[in-house]
Amino acid sequence: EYPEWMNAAVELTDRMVEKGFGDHTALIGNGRRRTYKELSDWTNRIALALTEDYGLKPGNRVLIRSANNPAMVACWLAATKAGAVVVNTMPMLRAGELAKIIDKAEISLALCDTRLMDELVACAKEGRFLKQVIGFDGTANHDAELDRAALNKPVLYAAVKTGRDDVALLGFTSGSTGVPKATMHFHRDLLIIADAYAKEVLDVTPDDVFVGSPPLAFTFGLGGLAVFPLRFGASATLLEQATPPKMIEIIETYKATISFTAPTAYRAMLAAMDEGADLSSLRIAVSAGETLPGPVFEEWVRKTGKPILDGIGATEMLHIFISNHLGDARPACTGKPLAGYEAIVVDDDMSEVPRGTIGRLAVKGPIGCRYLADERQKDYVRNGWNLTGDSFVQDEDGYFHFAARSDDMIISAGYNIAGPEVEAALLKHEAVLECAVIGVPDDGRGMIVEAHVVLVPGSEACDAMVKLLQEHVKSIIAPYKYPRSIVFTDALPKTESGKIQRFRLKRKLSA
Ligand code: 3SK
Repeated sequence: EYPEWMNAAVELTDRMVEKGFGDHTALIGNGRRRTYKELSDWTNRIALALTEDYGLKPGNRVLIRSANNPAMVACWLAATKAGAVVVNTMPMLRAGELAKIIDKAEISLALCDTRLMDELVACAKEGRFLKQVIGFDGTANHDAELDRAALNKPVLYAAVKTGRDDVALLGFTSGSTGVPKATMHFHRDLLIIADAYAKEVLDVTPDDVFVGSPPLAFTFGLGGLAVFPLRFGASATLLEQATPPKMIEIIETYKATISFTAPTAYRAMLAAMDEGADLSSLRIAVSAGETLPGPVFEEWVRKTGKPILDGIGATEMLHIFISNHLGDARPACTGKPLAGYEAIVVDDDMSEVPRGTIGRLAVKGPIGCRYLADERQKDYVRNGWNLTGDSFVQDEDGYFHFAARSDDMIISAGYNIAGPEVEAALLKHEAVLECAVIGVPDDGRGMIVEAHVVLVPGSEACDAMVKLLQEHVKSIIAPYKYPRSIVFTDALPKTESGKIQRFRLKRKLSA
């Protein structure tokens, strides 16, 4: 139950000061600690600057471009306090990807870490919607336009009285086709994920210190590294480059207690323990983004003596909806639905399949998918159930086990990568005649992107060409999407009508 009128950002800042957490550390990043009182004041000042100096109105769509740092969290909270609908984006996105988001969400104002301005300014020049790009200092030295405007403002701000069902956030997902979809989330949804998952599953207390790698631009990261700690008076450490060695350094320095990352990073952390890394402060490791292999679960429990909780979420559902629980965590198992959620496994006609049978996962709960103006809504929500695109098996005891992605999404080290988007980037290179991209199993990353490429006559299939094409893709789309494997071939398998048969490339691999 949430009040009819509420602003999620107020609940995560000013309310926490009212509750007595003013002097407690809220955020740690760029070598500084910020208390809840400092965060409350900081966000109020930015909100005042946005409304008084830049004309921000409730309901305006605001894009934020930054790596994970306290300034990004402050900008997100400030814009939310001012009643804006926020789209958080990753630094890795290129101008073309940003332009699609800006057009879809009709973004009028963008807040950008000054170190990342170029790609965004290029979009502002060409697009119809984006009118203002305001720089902020991601290093938190307050040395940028927005920081100077904010420093001139008082620390008191009467936040916009938003309704609990007003849209606060647009979470973008690329879908399996690469055409981005925006999922709308309400102010209350931001609190539901904390109360349903962080309280029920993690039992977060003010003594907890969070660390993790997912970008705040993914709802997995926004929940795990901002909403969950701030909702319960805990502390979040924010890392711009969250490599496993950096996370280990933070865990050791700040005695982090809860980590959020994907299995690939847990593997690396396990290897680092053999070299002396001290992870003893962690009380829970949360794993999501890709399924957690049973052996990693077992090695983690054996070496640390602490639980590692696999869970599954979706941008459409905002956060995790099925999870293992403390005292009830099993290897190679995703767990059970959170309180308030239901999950079933269905066939193509939406009939529930018998226990032990693979089918499509269907979920319902307090948060569901609401795409912004997108006809794919009818594919995701059927008969009131959300179909996440994953195939699962429910065992006799009611636990859910991941089987595969139902669609062609490639999940690599926790990143969702749409094959058609990588194909489009490859096809922009003059040496590429045709290509097809698939996901192939990989021990380290779960899956990697593999491109099957037919070169134009006269181009040489060699190692230098592999490097050239990989660099080409990285220059057009976010670098994590590049094909780590490239196979040159004379022809692609096709139907008589000329449709590329990607499943035959996959089948060849498993044969
Ligand atoms: O499992 C995921 O990929 C996910 C997506 C969005 C939010 C949270 C999670 C865990």
